[in-house]
Amino acid sequence: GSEWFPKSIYDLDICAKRVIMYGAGLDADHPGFKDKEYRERRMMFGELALQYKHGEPIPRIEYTDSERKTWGVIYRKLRELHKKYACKQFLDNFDLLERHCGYSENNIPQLEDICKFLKAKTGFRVRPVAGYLSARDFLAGLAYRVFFCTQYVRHHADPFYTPEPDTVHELMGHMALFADPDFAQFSQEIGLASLGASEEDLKKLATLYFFSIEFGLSSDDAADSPMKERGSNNERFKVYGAGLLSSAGELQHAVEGSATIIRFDPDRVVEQECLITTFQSAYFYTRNFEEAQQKLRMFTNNMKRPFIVRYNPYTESVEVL
Ligand code: H2B
Ligand code: FE
Repeated sequence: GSEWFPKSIYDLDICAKRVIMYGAGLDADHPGFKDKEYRERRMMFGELALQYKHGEPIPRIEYTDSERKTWGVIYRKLRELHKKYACKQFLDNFDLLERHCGYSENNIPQLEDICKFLKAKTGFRVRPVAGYLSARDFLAGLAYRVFFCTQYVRHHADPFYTPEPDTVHELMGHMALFADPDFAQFSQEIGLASLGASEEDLKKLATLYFFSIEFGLSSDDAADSPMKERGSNNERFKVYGAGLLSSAGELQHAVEGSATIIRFDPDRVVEQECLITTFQSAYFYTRNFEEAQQKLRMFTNNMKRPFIVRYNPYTESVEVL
């Protein structure tokens, strides 16, 4: 509990600099590892993100033909699947992103345009980040309604696979729901609970984040009735998790196959292992975001912190009592 955490939205500049891997440090099994041009491009994105300070306009990127091609291939495939499987809030807000933020299969949207849009809808913002952050730094952003957002595109060799977050995952998977007030609130509450949390609690919050914001499902109201018990997953569940909505393969696995889908119960969820390079072995659902939030709140109320954190929306800072 004595560890530093950001007390103001400006302190997120500090979190953003503590990237665990980016550009030069691409892992040997990364599709871009042997591609000199790709590595150099990644360095450029890395530097832009590291120079960025809260409050500045986000630099506009001129994406290459190759990057736009990768985006377009994924966009076409995912939009088809979204229409079948994404939850209503996602679809409605995605329409708005197409209308107001330059989303289309021929154009990679600019973070600055999305940031302005989200700010007006829920107060959420995005800011560029050079790569993967620790769970602690990443979740701290959510406490301030800030989402650390990569701006680079995955390697073109394999459009449907990326071992790390890239801008396709962020823009296709995450952005739409940050325009939803209940989802925004849920996200912020995970973030607020993470500030100054013990290592053990932080790991639990990261797991809850993972099985909701990344891999969460919702059920329509009839899903619990015995009449529907025999229905296949695709009749009973809608998807809201960004990791699913940005991955054609895993999305189909989760809803078209016979994947295990369990009710989202935080005590159970925190026991589940987060898998990075394979599909998850189970997914969790709630009826809606309000239910997710209630359950999260009951769970975090029992976490022990030697102080109280209060968010002040006027100053965008937290008061530690
Ligand atoms: N860092 C970045 N840059 N993007 C993410 O989506 C991300 C992260 N996810 N760090 C975090 C960790 C998440 O897996 C949880 C909170 O550990
Ligand atoms: Fe993500």
